[in-house]
Amino acid sequence: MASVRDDVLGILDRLGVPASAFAKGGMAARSPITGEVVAEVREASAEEASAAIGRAHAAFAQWRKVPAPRRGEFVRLIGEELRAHKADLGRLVTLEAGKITSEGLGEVQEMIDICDYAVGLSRQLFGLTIATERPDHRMMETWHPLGVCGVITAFNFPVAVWSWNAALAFVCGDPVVWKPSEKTPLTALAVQAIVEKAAQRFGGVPAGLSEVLIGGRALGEALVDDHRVPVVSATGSTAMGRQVGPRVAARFGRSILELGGNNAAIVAPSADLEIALRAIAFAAIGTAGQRCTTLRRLIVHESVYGELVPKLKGVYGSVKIGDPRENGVLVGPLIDKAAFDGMQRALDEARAAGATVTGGQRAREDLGAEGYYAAPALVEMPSQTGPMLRETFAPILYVTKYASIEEAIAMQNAVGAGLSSSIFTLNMREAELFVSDEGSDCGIANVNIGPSGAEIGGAFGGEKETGGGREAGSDAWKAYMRRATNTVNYGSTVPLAQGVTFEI
Ligand code: UN1
Repeated sequence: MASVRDDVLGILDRLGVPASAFAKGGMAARSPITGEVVAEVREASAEEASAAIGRAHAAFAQWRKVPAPRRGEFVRLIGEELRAHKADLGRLVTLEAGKITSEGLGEVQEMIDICDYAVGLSRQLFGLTIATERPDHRMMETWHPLGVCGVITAFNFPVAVWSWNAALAFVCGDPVVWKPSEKTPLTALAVQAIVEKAAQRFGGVPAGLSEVLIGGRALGEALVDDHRVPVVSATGSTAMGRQVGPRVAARFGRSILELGGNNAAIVAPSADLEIALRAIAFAAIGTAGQRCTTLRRLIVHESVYGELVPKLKGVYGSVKIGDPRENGVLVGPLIDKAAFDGMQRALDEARAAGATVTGGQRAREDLGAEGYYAAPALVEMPSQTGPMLRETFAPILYVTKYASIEEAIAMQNAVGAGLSSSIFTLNMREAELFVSDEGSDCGIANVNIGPSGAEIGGAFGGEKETGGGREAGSDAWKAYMRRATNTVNYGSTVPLAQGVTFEI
């Protein structure tokens, strides 16, 4: 297999990332596969960030005049370029974020899917007409481009999350300024090169329509605080969102927050344990536990605990851990040492709370001293306490028992986050209760599938400490536009609403 560095450099070259993006002594881009530095990337200064926002702001005046279906054509071309470069970009996701090959490619497929969706949407940005009480009047709502959309993304979906926002923003008439994670600058540069190819083919894309700010936290803050950015979509920790939300609100900007998850699955007495086992394995172990939708809490009925948990232990003991480029590997590296240390702290706390821990130890040190691989951990908890109540971004699955469905739903809802959830049951009453008003309080509630791996047609996001934002499908596009209510009088009198008279 090619060395990690050669693999990365070959892809950057093929995708046409310009040499000007790199600088000796710049920000270190690492691969978690070995932990080595693979490139040094030029960081944007505060002035450059402001200039980029200014270019995007200027682009808005042009782009909003382009008819929406024509804007959709630009997104269609982005989708075509993504199809053409799927193998390289997917591989780069694997190299920079550590995802296994199939998940790296899946992430690019998710980008293609949202582009397809947005192309159709570009002919569907419709409002309502509403009955008016006044004669010879018409009332309607219309949707208009909003302005520059700031997008702040995390390392774990280094490219797809940009695309959920950008594909919608572009068709809605909004330029995008993207601040990717410091941990994944290369995939962002690669996406920007791909967008550039689509822009060339489209012709006439205003300069500044798609900007990328490579660098640290200050650049994200620039987006958060700049009044030229009316909407900021931020994905990351709840701690980050606690800062972003109020700061954007302080200037009456709009934010779309996609924050932490502490997602649970309930396994009921009637569950098909074979499908539950497969779904749980993917949701808890997949992406090395580094999805915001990762399954972190398993709430198992006491009657099936004794059958399910030993089977799960078998899976935990046998999954292949290693270089995510390798066939058959299901668990790649954690993003860095801090992630590994955080995992160990959570496991220590769980032990102190009386848990039995299977797995969780460091693995594959042969792949490089700076590569942090961990065996996925199955943690049997005496009750739902301690670290089980918070999100640790690592492959830890806490397992506990329940007796009644009401108790299980209460446990599912008893954490700060409200992103995703699921139940495994063949009992229709339980399934319907779980998705009812009295059921899961999450933005995503599934039956007989795990909490992760959502497709883009639905609205993606969650409640409570997850931040309340919705991205991708359904009517998520409305967050990227402004709504106007228009009342038009085509008569020759001026009747007032509410029966008010005002004779002059
Ligand atoms: C994330 O982890 O930030 O539902 C997003 C899923 C993916 C998206 C996850 N479609 O797991």
